[in-house]
Amino acid sequence: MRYKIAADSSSNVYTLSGTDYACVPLKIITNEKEYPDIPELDVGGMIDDLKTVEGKTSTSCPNVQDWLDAFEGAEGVFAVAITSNLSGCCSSAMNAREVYLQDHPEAKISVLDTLSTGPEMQLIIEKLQELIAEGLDFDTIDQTIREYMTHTHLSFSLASLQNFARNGRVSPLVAKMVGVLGIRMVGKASDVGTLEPLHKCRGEKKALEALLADMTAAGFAGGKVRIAHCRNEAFAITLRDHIRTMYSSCEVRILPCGALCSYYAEEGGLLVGFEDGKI
Ligand code: X90
Repeated sequence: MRYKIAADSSSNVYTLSGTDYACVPLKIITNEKEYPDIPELDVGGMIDDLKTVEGKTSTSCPNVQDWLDAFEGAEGVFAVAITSNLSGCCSSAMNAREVYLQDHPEAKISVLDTLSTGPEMQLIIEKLQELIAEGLDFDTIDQTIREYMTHTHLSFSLASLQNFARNGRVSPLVAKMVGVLGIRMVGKASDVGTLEPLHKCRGEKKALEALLADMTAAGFAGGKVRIAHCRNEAFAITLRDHIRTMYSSCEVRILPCGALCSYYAEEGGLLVGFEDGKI
């Protein structure tokens, strides 16, 4: 069976070597232009533009055709989608699945609602790649990945929730809590895939302590960690170094946020995907 992984661009995974892979872009929309979340986009330029642009800004998810294009040619597809509680992305993928199966009755498509985004999706994509490389059959991979997803988590530290509030994805009251300079909101992706604020931290040092404490509370015990940052590599490195002090052989990778994650995480934001110890 010819397998393919298709993931939306909120994963920050634009290419994957060794596996048939498609990244399905979301879009950032302003009154002036649209920014497709593709690897060629100048994300820094977009972040700068957003600071000066007038009027409402928003995002949009891929449509059914975008997912169908990503599925094309595959016999077995794993579609990895951002939480269905914050985006229509997963529902487009489910609809694309129906359409694809009508034309390709022999195909198998598993749509994975990650109830998360960013680096937690990255962990899921990497695990799928491993399982495919092991030569397992479709249903075994599907079962194994769904079990794996119960042991991955997402924590974050955000310096602003303006874009979340503007787009009705968090209450204006919660957003106000972090509007003040130097305040970081540390939280996690909830069990139902929404933003769950946990701590209001004054300064990055406090945010770091809160992140490490939350990871430990979620069962982190030195498993894989992926950190995505919005123009804040220094904070990502500090976090990595602290994790490595606790678990010297821990595999931590750092990468910059793409357009979608940058838009919502905003400048200074950090997203941390990690495995718990029950894997
Ligand atoms: O337009 C759309 O359909 C896209 C909407 C996406 C909304 C959420 C993006 C989250 C990006 C921000 C921090 C982590 C929050 C985690 C909550 C599950 C990353």
